[in-house]
Amino acid sequence: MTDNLVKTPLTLLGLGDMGTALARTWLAAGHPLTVWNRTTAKAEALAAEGARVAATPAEAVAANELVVLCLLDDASVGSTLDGVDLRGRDLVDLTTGTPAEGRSRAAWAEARGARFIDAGIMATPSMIGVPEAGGYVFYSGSRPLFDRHRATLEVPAGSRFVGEDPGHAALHDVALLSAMYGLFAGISHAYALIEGEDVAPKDLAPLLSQWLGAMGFFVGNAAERLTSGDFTTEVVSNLSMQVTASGTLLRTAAEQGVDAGLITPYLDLMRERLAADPAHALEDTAGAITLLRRRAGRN
Ligand code: FVH
Repeated sequence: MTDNLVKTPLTLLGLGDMGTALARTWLAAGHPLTVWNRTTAKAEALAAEGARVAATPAEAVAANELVVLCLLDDASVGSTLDGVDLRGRDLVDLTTGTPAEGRSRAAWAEARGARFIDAGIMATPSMIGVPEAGGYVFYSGSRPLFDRHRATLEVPAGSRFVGEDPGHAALHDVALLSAMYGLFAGISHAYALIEGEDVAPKDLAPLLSQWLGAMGFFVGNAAERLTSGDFTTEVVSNLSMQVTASGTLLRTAAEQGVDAGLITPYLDLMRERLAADPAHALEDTAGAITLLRRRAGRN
């Protein structure tokens, strides 16, 4: 028996940067792979590596029980699968979407006779197939379905199953991605401040990395405070001091001729929390998190 005969065959729809990286790992691991992409030229290299190229989404879906989607967004998933017979198929949607899209796509698939799990990839294409890079994928929805395909799904990257609610993979994915963009915003502002000065970005880089690593304590600290509701015990950098310090940050941005728009939303949030009640002066900044849902009219 050859290796191919014992590896689960699967279909992959979507051969962008991520889809192509995924395809290569399954092919390298010996999984028979059928691929489809809207722009067919992107499938040519993979055909040379052993992939079977389907002419239509319907042909690709018909080829295998396990069908993986890695398209741009949930709308492209809907338009690609529109009118395709999904009965008896196991759909795994790696496309980035919202929690509500994950839930409605699960109901949509199940109404068409398919089983469905949603997913969110926490890796860049270069981390796919490289276990030591630390990338992984969040999955949520049917646990038995996930367990059935787990070995195949873990070929490109590790997995974290985050519950039976099909919206929870997207919830975890988007929470982490949102934090990442906040981090990118701060880093961008820091580099803009030194532009035109006799400070090279490459000299600031290690200092910035080390500082952000040290400030990573905020992740666990905020989680504990949000769980307990206690924002005042063992505070080391109180809100009142931080609001005053934020004025220095804004004046420095003005002096350096840098637009402060990337950092003002968080500084404004701290000010709002302080203005709401003088008792908040001695709080940790984590207390300001509670304003975000309130601002959106949620509680
Ligand atoms: N690349 C990354 O770093 C991130 C890492 C985390 C996860 N994301 C998500 O992965 C999904 C795919 O991302 P990608 O990097 O492969 O994206 P592109 O290279 O832009 O390829 C997009 C594919 O989607 C196809 N597509 C777009 N619109 C449609 C449509 N209306 N109908 C059918 N297919 C469509 C596109 O086809 P083509 O342009 O080649 O014809 C590509 O196959 C994504 O959700 C990321 O958020 C990646």
